[in-house]
Amino acid sequence: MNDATITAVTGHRRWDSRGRPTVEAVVTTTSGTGRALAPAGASTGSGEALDLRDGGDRFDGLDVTTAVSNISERIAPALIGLDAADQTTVDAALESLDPSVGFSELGGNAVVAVSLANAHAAAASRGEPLWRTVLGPGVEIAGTVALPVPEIQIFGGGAHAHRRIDIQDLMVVPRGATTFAQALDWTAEIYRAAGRWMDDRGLRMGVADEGGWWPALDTNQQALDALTAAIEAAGLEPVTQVGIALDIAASQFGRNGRYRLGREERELDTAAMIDLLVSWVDRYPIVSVEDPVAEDDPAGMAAFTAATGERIQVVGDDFLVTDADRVARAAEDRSANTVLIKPNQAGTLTRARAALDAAHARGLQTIVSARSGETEDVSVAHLAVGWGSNGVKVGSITRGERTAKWNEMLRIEESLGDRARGLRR
Ligand code: 2PG
Ligand code: MG
Repeated sequence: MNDATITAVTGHRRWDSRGRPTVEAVVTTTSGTGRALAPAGASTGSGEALDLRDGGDRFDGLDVTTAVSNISERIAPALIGLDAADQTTVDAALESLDPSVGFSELGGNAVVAVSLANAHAAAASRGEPLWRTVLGPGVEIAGTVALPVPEIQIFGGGAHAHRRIDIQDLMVVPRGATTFAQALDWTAEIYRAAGRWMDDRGLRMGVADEGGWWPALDTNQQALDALTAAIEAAGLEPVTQVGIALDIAASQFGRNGRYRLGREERELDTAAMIDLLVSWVDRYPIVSVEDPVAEDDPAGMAAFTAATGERIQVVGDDFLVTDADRVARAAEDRSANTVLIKPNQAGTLTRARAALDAAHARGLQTIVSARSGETEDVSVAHLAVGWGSNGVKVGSITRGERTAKWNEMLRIEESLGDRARGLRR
C-alpha cells in the first residue's frame, strides 16, 4: 500500500443545487488527493450536526465563509502528518478539535466535507474506488457484491415544495428488479407516466427540490392515487415489482402530538395521524414509511411500528439523526426497524458508520441517504455499496446532482460485471 500521509487540507466555497453556498474540502496525501462537498438538508432533525452558516444579509444568511476558513485555519494543522488510510484517527482528531455537541464550533458542514475528502484521498492512495476502501465485513461474499435497493422520488412535497402537500417524498422502490440498471429503467417509465397523469388533469406545475414532480394537488391521498396509477401505467406490478416509499417528515408539521395538514385544513392528534397512515399502508402498495410522526414522539413511533413494522420498513430519519445511541434505543423500544444514514447528520464518517453498524448489529435495516441540497459529489453511492446498506436514497431521477449519484451506481454495477449479485433484499 502507498504511504498516505496527509500533506495538505484546504477548504473552498462552492454552490449547491438550491443555489446556496456550500463547503468543499480537499485532502492531499503523499500518494493521492480526495475531494468532497457538504450537502445540506431543508427538513433537518434537531439532533443533527450543526450546518454552520455566517448569518447576516448575504444569501439569506446562508454563506459558509467561516466553515470554509475553519478547514484551512483550524482543521488543516491538526490533520497534516496523520495517515489518511486511518479514517478513525483522522475523525478522532476532528472530534478532539471540537468536542461540542454537533460540531457547533467547526461546523458539521466543514467536518463532513473533510471526513469524506479524507476517505477519497485514502481510496486514491490505494488506487481503488471509494466503495472498496470503506468495504464493511460480510458485504463481499465469495467475491460478489449485492447493490442497495434504490428509493427514487417521483413527487416532492413538504419543505421541498412549499408544502403543497404535507408528505415530503413520494418515492418508488423497484425491489423486483434484477439489476440496478433495470431498477432505474422502471423508474424512468414511472416518472414519465406520472408526468402524463398530471398533464391529463392539468396539474403539472414544476419540479421540487430533489427533482420530483411538484403537482398542483389538493390532498395527500391524491398523490398516492397518482403514484399507484403511474406504477400501473408503466406496466409494473405494485408491491412485488415496485413498492411505494413515503417520507412523511412529520416533524415539519407536527409537534407535541398535534399534526396540521396544510391544504386539507385538518389537525390530527398522534392516534389519528397513525390511523391515517395505517389506512394508507392497508390501501396502497406502500413498503416503507419514514418519520411517520414527529421526532419528539418516540411513543408514536413505537405505536406505528407495532401496527405496521411486520409488513413495511419504518424508517427513522429526523428521529434518529444517524446517531448510534439513538439507534440502540430505538431497537430496544422497537420504535423503528430501519435507519436512514446521512453522513452530514453525524459529522464524521466514523460516527455515521457507527450508527449503521449499531443498526445492523440489532437486526435493523439501513438506507444511506443524500440531502435535499446536493452537489455533484457521489460519495453516498460508494458508501451505500461499501457499507452494505439495504437501501439508497438520493432524490429523483432528474437533475444533475441526483443523476450524478445514480449514474455512479451504474458505473459501480458495471465495474463489478459478473460479480454483481443483484439488489439487496
Ligand atoms: C429527508 C431528506 C431527503 P432533507 O428528509 O430524508 O429527502 O430531506 O435533506 O431536506 O432533510
Ligand atoms: Mg427524511
